[in-house]
Amino acid sequence: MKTDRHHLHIGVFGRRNAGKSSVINLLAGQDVAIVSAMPGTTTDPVRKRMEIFGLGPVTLIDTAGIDDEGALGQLRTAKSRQIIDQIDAAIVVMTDNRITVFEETLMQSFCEASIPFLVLHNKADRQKATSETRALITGKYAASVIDFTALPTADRESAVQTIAGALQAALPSSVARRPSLLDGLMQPGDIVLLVTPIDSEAPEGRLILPQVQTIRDVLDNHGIAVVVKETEVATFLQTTAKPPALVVTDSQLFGSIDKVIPRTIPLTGFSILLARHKGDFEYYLKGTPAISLLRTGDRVLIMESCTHQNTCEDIGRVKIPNRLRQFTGYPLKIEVLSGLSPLPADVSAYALVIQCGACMITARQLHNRLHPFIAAGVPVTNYGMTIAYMQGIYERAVELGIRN
Ligand SMILES: Nc1nc2c(ncn2[C@@H]2O[C@H](COP(=O)(O)OP(=O)(O)O)[C@@H](O)[C@H]2O)c(=O)[nH]1
Ligand code: SF4
Ligand SMILES: [Mg+2]
Repeated sequence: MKTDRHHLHIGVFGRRNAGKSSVINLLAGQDVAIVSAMPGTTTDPVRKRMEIFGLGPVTLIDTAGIDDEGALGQLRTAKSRQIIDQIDAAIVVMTDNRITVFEETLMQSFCEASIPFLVLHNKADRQKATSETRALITGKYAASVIDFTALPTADRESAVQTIAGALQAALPSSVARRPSLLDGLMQPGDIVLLVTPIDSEAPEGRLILPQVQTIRDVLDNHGIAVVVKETEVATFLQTTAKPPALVVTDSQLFGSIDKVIPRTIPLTGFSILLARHKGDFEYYLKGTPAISLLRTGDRVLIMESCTHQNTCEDIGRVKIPNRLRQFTGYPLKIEVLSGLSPLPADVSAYALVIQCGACMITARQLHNRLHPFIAAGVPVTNYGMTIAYMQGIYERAVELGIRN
């Protein structure tokens, strides 16, 4: 699961025996995927998280199982779709200048899903990529082709450098994200006040990820992070000589925090920062007011991106549905979709989609889940913006994001 802002998920694709596992092993510097001279040895996708200089932490996914022509029919099926939905970039491993309908279908799928990829022409110790191979791949799919040797004796450092460089060149246009959660929202030396409830729903002994990420971002931006529970907000404001430049609150406290923070101080929520960061804020801005258009029998889909967070479960399954019914005054049909399970067949049947904070998934995963709804004209929003809207402080909570 993606947990930090630059953590990329990279799928390694290619036919059996092309050297997918060998490439991953070489990059990882240790045996994480099974390598065998027998075609089809690896059966389950193996994920390996590693640090690649220049790219930061990445997870490489060995996609054995969709790796031969027999599986070609499956390329557009749920399994490969699931992997494609999870990745930010792909590496296609091929050999012997062999570009069949298998490789072409793969590359076509990546182009359709706007996934940047590069082609490793592996086993270059035996045969290098011909100019025809290069011309076809660069001409038709705008991807680069690199002669590669994934034998254990190959130089790991230069292999890593080659791949990191090529991925970096391929990535920026499609994985463009704001570099920080607080990008454009604070200056060095600013105090940022973070309001985090510690109630029965808070995880034992720790803070939740968006809170931790925001603290880290304040520090990265040379600011002063002040973290308080809602009960200490007033005390802090009374005692500080310098007012905070920004207040970030848990969305559930929007209503009460709005009342104690002077209008001159910008106020927003952790989930709104996340939405800005992951690039779907614009869609949420357009989609949120659709809450007021909901009527009897309208179907609302709540999407929570992971299945193990009790805190979020309560918000998505109890609080938001209850408040939505109260706010609209209409009986609504509210459904919950948990984890990364397949989307409903008819996405256009919904009047609104409410996505969770998506803190545990990548921007790409989030985009891939929301895109079918957006394409079908279904308004989308997220938990925090929905709560702000229903509490009547939506304008204030999103203002900062619109300005910057
Ligand atoms: N000569 C040569 N053999 C390689 C290279 N990369 C992998 N192999 C061999 O090709 C076979 C299949 O590799 P493997 O990584 O299991 O392929 P996968 O099925 O795509 O995961 C193994 O015997 C590897 O040792 C390479 O660059 N050169
Ligand atoms: S349900 Fe969503 S917001 Fe909650 S922890 Fe999981 S990914 Fe994050
Ligand atoms: Mg393998």
